[in-house]
Amino acid sequence: MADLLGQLEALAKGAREAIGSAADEKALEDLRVRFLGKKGELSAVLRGMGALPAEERPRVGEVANRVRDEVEALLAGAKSRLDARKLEAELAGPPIDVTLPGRRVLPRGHRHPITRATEDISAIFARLGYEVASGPEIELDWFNFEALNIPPDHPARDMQDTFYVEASTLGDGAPDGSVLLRTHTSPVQIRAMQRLGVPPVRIICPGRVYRSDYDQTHSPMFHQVEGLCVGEGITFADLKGTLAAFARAYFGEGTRTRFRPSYFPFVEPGAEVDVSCSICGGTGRIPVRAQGQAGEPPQTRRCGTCKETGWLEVLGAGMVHPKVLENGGFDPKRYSGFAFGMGVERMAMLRYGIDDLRLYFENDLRFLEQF
Ligand code: 2NM
Repeated sequence: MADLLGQLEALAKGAREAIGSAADEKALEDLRVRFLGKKGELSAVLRGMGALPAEERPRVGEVANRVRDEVEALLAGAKSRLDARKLEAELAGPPIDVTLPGRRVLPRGHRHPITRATEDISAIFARLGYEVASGPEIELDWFNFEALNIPPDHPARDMQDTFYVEASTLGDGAPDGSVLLRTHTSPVQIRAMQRLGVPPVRIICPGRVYRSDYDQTHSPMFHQVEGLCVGEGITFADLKGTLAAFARAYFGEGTRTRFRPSYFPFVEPGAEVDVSCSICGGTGRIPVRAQGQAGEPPQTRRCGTCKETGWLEVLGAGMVHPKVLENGGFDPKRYSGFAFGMGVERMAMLRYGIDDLRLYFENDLRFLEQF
């Protein structure tokens, strides 16, 4: 037993000296292995305990535990001394200039094509004096349908077409069926009229809208920009001039517009607005590279974008229905206005030549990096 206790004492003494003079972390790790490792000095002493009579083992075990604890404490102490020394050396050295530019040039990101189109459209209307307005995507039935003169039996109100929110889960007393994901941005315009209180109003409302639709040409979430202009003496002529100017600014100076009668519950009269096809210039045909002899008529092919009609349907519009003005808090006898709406996905497709709606939402970099 005396022999083993002597070995432990020698081990502790050797550890104090060696650890005290260790120069770096690597040296400390080597010392830990030498003293405490599986094949280290302490393990060797413990193996010798097997030869001791049973009554002597607890005493040797006790000393061995104390020695192990001491060596561990020595290692930890040495480690924090080394860390502190390293930090002091760093602080004493030259300062790090955090304002220096990075050494690696990272590629710049860019806006999503939908964001770009939304901002381009908004900028055009900003030049015409329109302000951007926004509102909630989770909306009350009243703002989304009722205020817009959409009757209770209108198909848009069906569960098949609109995502309803279980109002009871909102905990604010709203009855089920009265809360939904907005199906257009028109409710923002009702809110804006109520907030502003008095014409003139010139606003555009860009944003996400939701409809329960999913196929090749429909996504359950898409983007709209709607606009509203209300004042004294606003006429359909103002509507035509405004949208014609917008079409020229967005699709190019030579762009023509045409208005066809149509129906939307919130306007009267209502119209669909077509613009001359920006792909074929409104001719319906696209020239193909010359292959024939001089004097032969130029070769053309069918324009698939406008289906050879020369026209693209891009906007809905009309004079705001008197009931809608009233719901916005305006006197329809004194004021009149026009409103319009467009789908941003379609506007971006026509501008950038995108042919599949799903590309917008797949986040495939091979698509996104083209913009
Ligand atoms: C369209 C077509 C026609 C429209 C109407 C209104 C409001 F709120 F003023 F009544 N906002 N947007 C409107 C009118 C939208 O989109 C195809």
